[in-house]
Amino acid sequence: MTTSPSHPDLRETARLIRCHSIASIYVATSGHPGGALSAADLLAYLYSAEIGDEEPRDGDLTRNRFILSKGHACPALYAALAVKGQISPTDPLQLRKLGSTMQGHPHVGALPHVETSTGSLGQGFSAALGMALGIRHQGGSGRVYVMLGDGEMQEGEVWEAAQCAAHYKLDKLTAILDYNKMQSDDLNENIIGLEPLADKWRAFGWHVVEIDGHDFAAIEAAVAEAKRTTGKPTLILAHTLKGKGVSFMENYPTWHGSVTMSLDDTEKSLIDLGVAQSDVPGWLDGTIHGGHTQ
Ligand SMILES: Cc1ncc(C[n+]2csc(CCOP(=O)(O)OP(=O)(O)O)c2C)c(N)n1
Repeated sequence: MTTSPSHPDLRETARLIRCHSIASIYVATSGHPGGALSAADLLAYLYSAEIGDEEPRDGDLTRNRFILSKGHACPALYAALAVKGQISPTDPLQLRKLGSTMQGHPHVGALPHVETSTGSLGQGFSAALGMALGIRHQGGSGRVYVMLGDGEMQEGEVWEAAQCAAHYKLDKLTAILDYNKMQSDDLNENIIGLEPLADKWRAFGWHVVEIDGHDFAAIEAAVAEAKRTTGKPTLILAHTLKGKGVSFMENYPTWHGSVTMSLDDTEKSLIDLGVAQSDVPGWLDGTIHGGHTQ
């Protein structure tokens, strides 16, 4: 993995996203660690380089937007917002609590940093397409980034939106595929195979950039290529590892979700991620070592 010269802190940002994702899933007693961990490096880059740190305002057509279409991975989104200072560092510990802003899938009514509610696979991508169309229609300059999962590619709605985006030449729309090769219970190829995936997107009229989704320099170059591409939307096909960073989760579909993490699993995960309690003040103190919060 290489880091990005323009953003030297990405490795640390991603490490903290992973730590805080695990901590919040432990405290919630349920959640989706596998796909949160695979997405962490991509989110670290987007929230460091592309997404502004101000609270989103609907009428602002100049700001970039991010939509997590694979909404079940929201612990990583909440962690990214917390690490980048957009929400309080302790907010993610409210994950999945009744009435909290940290719903188990991103909820636009609960948290203003969420652009649209997601979780029903396929729908976030269509919403992102609508936003990109709307911004262009009104002469705005903002770009729309949307992250999809590979299991999500099995939704027909994804391909309808992909055709539409290419038809309208939405070159400010960038889709990022967190291609960890697994969905809920198994490998994609044992459920419904997706390959040759890059060729399919090209045939649908998209520009495709294929990268290692854990290599920050490659992520940065792919986003730059998307920005240079005119007349068509771009898919960044990012090869990732489900459960990346936690040895006993890597490439095990069992850790997709909704799992309850034991204290033992949580402590082992945090050791793998190189966490000292002081790395995450207010998150682990009295939480991981003191049991679940109320
Ligand atoms: C329309 C719809 N069908 C089924 C589900 C249940 N579901 C939640 S996550 C998931 C698997 C998603 O796999 P993938 O997109 O690859 O996510 P990742 O591996 O990155 O976590 C499924 C089937 C859902 N959320 N929405």
